[in-house]
Amino acid sequence: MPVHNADIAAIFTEIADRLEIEGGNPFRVRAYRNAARSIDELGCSVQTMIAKGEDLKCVPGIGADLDAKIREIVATGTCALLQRLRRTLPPAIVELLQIPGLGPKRVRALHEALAVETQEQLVRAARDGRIRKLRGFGAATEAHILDSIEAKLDKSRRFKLAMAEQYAGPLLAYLRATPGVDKVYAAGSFRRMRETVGDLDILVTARDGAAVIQRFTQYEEVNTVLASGDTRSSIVLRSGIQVDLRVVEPESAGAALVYLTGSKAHNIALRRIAQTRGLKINEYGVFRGSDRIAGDTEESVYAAIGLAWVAPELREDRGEVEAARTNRLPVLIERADLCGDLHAHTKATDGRDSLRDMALAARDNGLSYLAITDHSQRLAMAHGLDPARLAKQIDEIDQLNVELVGITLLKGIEVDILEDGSLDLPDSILARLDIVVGAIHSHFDLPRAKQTARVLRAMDHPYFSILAHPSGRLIEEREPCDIDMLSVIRKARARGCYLELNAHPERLDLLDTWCQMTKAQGVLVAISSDAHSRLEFANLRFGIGQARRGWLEKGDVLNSRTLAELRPLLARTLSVPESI
Ligand code: DGT
Ligand code: CA
Ligand code: CA
Repeated sequence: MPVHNADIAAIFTEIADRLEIEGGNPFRVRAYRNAARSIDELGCSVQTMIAKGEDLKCVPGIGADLDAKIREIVATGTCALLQRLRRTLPPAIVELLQIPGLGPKRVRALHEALAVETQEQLVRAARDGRIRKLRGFGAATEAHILDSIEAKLDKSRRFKLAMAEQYAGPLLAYLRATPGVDKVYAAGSFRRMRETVGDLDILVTARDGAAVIQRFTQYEEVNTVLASGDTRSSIVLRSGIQVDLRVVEPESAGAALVYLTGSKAHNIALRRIAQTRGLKINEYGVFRGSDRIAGDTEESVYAAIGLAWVAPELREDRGEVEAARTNRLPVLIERADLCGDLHAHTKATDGRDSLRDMALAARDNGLSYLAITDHSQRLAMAHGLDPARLAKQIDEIDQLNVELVGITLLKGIEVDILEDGSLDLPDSILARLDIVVGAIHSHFDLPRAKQTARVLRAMDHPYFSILAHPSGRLIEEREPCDIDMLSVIRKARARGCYLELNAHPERLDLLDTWCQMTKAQGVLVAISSDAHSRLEFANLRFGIGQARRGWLEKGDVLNSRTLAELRPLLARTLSVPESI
């Protein structure tokens, strides 16, 4: 059975916690804590060292007693001392230590005076006002404990990227305006462009950490300060978003940014590579022994362990480390690579702006073509187009195209895929369009076989161009429908049609792993805004983030093509005789 250094460190930490709650000898407590840290940071496996017959007493903080305990843990997976300590105090009590503001002494006091052993009991005691009566606690402490627990319980809540961005932007600007601050970076899942973020992680480089932390905790949107020290702090904003701040010296910017950007799995993979080269990597730099050999920039950190710099969106330990080692990283799509947008609405249906205003806004956003794809008749709520109204829109677009400069409108529709897989408009009108975007808006819960057959049948339709928001999911609100996506992708390849990556921040649909699958099958992805107003072209950047998480390059993206290049790719639609 493998015993990892982290397992040993966790056991020693729990021993230290329990000894301290019991009021044990502070030196003994310290010894276990120090040992936990040095083992955690050791850089090579203790289990392997023992197997090779090496002496553990060369590890800082490990004497004869702890050496014996480590061997016991490696041999048995646990340690008699811990078992004994676990019998004297209940298991859940250690979890109380994770509540900011509660150290072992306070946990011990709460246990002795109020018999508090679990978080639930703690919440009850706080709500009953029993904690404020204890010596060393007051009403403020009681309120703080309650806030902290609520923040912690709330932490499972995740925030959509676009929403997190709204809170992050002003906070980053506020920190940048702090005297003495060198650089301010957003890190964590936010920088990796995850579709949701659990909390925000911010890195600041500065000489005087305490001054930065003070300014951070004084930010006007702060609701609770969970923790604050000289180099790190955590707050909860009024919005409920937790923000973790870390301050390092400017020399460590690159190393700290790599560490804080994560993902954790990516960091672990990097550390493993460093270990094989006899190097140690942490948030301060890359070290050979006590020599710091890199860390001022991210590039230097990756280079020190033989890797090319990895774009944050790829840092999920899904093959990017190997690709960085062999110089096979993708050249990821960028927003500037998009020439057009293939999914947008006007006020003819549920959009807010006119054809002309949408066209001009698309041009202002650097696009040279825009497909107008209003809803079809079945979506009555959205005032979907019947053949007559669509015919009228087609004429309007033809007229506008004569007059507009620098932007071309394509004639399209977002046609409903009905439950049986047929399309919601007759071929006679679809035949007049440049592009037919098909989408599911009902019956999301069909069983897998039926749902798949429905979509495949729709894609078999000769006019079908792009499958819009293929899974139908709404982030945190509606799960993806159950569909065999590989079959869908293969059908797209066979029929010469495409999959959409819907850039709306509540959809981001294709999922990142499906982007990879689509690319692997040689099917192009359309990154589309699904704009319902002229302001929503800005959402394309979220689609780009998702596409990058899915390893897509410029060549994998349908609307990175110029209009001249695009037309033949849509030709299957165009070449079908109008008599159908
Ligand atoms: P989130 O907040 O759940 O959306 O995801 P992240 O990735 O932002 O995770 P978070 O906020 O817990 O931590 C921020 C970064 O800090 C994470 O991406 C990598 C680094 N980190 C956190 N915990 C560990 C750890 O135990 N080991 C290592 N190597 N890195 C960690
Ligand atoms: Ca985070
Ligand atoms: Ca965090």
